Amino acid sequence: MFTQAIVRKPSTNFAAGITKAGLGKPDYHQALEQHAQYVAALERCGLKVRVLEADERYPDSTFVEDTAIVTEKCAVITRLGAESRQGEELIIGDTLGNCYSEIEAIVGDGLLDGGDVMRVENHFYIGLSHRTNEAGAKQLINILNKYHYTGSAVSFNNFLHLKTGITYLDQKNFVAAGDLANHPIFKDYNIIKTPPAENYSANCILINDFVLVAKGFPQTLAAIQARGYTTIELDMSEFQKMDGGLTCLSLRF
Ligand code: CIR
Repeated sequence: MFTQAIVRKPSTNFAAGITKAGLGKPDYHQALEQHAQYVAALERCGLKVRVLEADERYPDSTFVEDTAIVTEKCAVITRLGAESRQGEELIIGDTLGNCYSEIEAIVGDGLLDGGDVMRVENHFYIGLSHRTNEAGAKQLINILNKYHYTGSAVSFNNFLHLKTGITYLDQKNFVAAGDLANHPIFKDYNIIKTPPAENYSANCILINDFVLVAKGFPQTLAAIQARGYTTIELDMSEFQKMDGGLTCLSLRF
């Protein structure tokens, strides 16, 4: 059961962040509105949401998920793989310091973005991407082991982060896109495969009694509902333009 979330409002220079989406420039005011709807949805799921003010130094800082891994027992501050984002984690570290007594960090040559870390019960799959390296994955696994969790690295292609292409709901149910839907590591699970035109919708989140799903992806929505989940659709168009999805916008614990 999640009880809390941390989010950060988009900055006015949000459009200056990193993107390969090729979907055009996001509209700041629309992004703010979509962000407010996102916060309202988290509250509807029962979370107490801490909304951090925008940080103009970091155009990508609304994507707070990348800055930490949060569990019931500890928080792990990451070392972001994109140079322009390094530093975002320090500020989140201060905020998490008020919530956690056990705070760990990825250090040295380790690089790790939270978007590459997918928790499946007490196991954490860590995607080796352009942002997360083996040293970062290894450090995270060692930290997790200290708290009696397990972790393993997953190689994949074609997505920014592991969770851009696959997310875990519960009861062995995943939503996955492209090659990740057929990845041998996940062969014993139930995979809801997104049709190619709906790949963006593979990034969804189960929060307590609801699954948040990006708006405009009817086949994925229907498949998730068919498994018995209650859904909340959210318009994510402006965040999609910056390669961000639903999980990226919050830390949930
Ligand atoms: C970036 O490229 O870092 C941001 N524009 C998007 C980050 C999305 N975060 C995520 O998938 N966890």
